[in-house]
Amino acid sequence: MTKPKLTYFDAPVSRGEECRLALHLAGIEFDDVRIKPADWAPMKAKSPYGGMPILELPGKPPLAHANAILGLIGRQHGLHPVDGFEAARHEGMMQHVEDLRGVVGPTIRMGDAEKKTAREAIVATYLPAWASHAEANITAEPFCGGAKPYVVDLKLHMAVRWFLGGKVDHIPATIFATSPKLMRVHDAVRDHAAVKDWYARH
Ligand SMILES: N[C@@H](CCC(=O)N[C@@H](CS)C(=O)NCC(=O)O)C(=O)O
Repeated sequence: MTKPKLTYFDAPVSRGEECRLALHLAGIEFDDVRIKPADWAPMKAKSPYGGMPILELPGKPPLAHANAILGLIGRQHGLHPVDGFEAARHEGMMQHVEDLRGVVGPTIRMGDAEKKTAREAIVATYLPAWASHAEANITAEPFCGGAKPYVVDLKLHMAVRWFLGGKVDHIPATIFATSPKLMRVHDAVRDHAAVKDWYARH
């Protein structure tokens, strides 16, 4: 292996896509390995923690957990704050996105009736509280750290984008419409030149 390799499902979503975006914003040429669900089963047992994305760097063992991957890319390529306290604040927000995935993610595998009940409850209580905590902790604009995007912004972008397309049953596309800071981060990432460049090619 001569260049970094990122392995994830063949979809522009979630933990894998935020890591692809981070690698692209960092200017790193990488092998973008996209696998079919059936090909994941035999790989899972041998993976570091049983999940993707997985980043492989020449001469290093495979690295997993999206926030560890984002933190490494961010620290090495100016996409994560240098100041230790500010970096920890960003890591708190990145964990906040993981908490959201931990609540909404399990509903994907539910049957229709159970999914509707679970998601309606999430829309009524969890998501407004989640958005309110996110808003309270975004203290700069347009990105979380001010003028330039950091890995935390890519992660927030993916979280907002998840619902914005209106394709998550029982969760309105407008769920974050009254959360101006979250929408501002989402839009600023969407409109960033390197992000546009990525989607012009993928
Ligand atoms: N804590 C891990 C979670 C990894 C995870 O659950 N990834 C999902 C895709 S977003 C996955 O690999 N699902 C298939 C599986 O768990 O077998 C992380 O942050 O990367």
